Amino acid sequence: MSFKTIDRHIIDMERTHPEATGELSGLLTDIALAGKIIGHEVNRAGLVDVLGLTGTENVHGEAVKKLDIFSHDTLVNIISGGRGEIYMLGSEEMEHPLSLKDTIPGGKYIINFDPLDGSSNIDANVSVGTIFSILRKYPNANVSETDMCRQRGIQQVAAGYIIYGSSTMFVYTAGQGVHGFTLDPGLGEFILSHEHIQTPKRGKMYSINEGNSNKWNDGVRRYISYLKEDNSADKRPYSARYIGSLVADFHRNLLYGGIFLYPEDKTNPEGKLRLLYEANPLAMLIEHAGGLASDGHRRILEIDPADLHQRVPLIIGSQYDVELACKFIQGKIST
Ligand code: P6P
Repeated sequence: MSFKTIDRHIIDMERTHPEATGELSGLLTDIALAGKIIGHEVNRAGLVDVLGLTGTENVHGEAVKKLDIFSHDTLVNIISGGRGEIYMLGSEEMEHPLSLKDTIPGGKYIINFDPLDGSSNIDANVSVGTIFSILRKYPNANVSETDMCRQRGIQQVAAGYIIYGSSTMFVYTAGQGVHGFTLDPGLGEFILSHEHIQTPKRGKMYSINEGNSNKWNDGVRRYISYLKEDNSADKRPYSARYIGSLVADFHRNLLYGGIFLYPEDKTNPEGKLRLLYEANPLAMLIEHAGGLASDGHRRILEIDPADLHQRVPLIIGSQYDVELACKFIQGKIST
C-alpha cells in the first residue's frame, strides 16, 4: 500500500507542472499542519475547557466559540510563520484582511479562510471544518491594497477544506484534480485516501434547511416539492439529508452525489453563506470534481466580490441536479 503523504503528492504534482515553484506546496503543507493541531483540539473539546462560548461576538455579531478563536489563531500563527508565501490573509473572524508584507517580504499568495465552519454544532459533536481559498497577489486596479483579497473565484490557484469528523480529512485541489487525505493519528500524517475524486453526475439526496421553507422564493419551493414527488421511473423522491454544518453536508455530497442549497430567502436576501471563504473554495472543488456551483443565476466562480464578508446564495453539487434547480429558480420550469 503506497503511503503517499500530502507533501509527496504535491511534489509529484509539481513534477508534472514545471511552472510550480514549490511555494504553494509549502503553503498547503502549513495549512495541513494547522489542521492537525485544530483537529487535535476539536477531538478533545469535550475534555478540556474549549467548549462553550467566549462571551465575545465576532465582527458579524455572532457568538464566538472558543474553538473558533483557537482555530483562527492557529492558522494565522502557522501561515505567517511559514516559508514566506503569504502576502495577506482574510478570515471570517477578522473585519479586515491582515497584511503580512512588513513581517514577510515577498509573499506571493493571498489566503481567505473560515477557520472553523459549523462551530455552533461543536458541543453536539457534529463534524465541523476549516475552509480555505488561495489566490495570487497581484494588483487589482479596482481595489485598494487592503481589499486585494476580493478576487473572483476563477482566480483561485488552490482551494480546500479540512473536515474534523469520524476521521480528520484534508481535501484540496490545485487545478489538477480533487484529492482527499485521511489523517493517520499513529503516524501524524495525512495519507492519500481519495485520489481524483469525481462527484456523480446525478445524486439521490438533497440538503436544505426545510425550516426556512415559508421564506423561500417560488422557484426553490417548487424544486424541493418536485424532488419529493413519487416518480420511481425518474428516481424520485430524493432523500433529505441536512447536517447544518456546511463542510459535512458538502463532503457527503461530493462523495455520494446530491445537491446542497442555501438560497436567498425573505430574511436572508443574499443567502447566509460567505462568497470568498465558503462558496468560492467549495465551488472550485466541485467544478474540478465534475459538479457545478451557482447562486441560482450565475456561476459562483464568476461573481465579482464587493466585500470580504459578502454573502451569496449557494446551490452546489451534482451537475444534473444543480442545472435543474437553477431552471426552477429562473422560472424556466413551471411544473
Ligand atoms: P442554518 C453553520 O453555522 C453554517 O454557517 C454552515 O456551516 C451551515 O451550512 C449553515 O450555517 C447552517 O445554517 O440556518 O440552516 O442553521
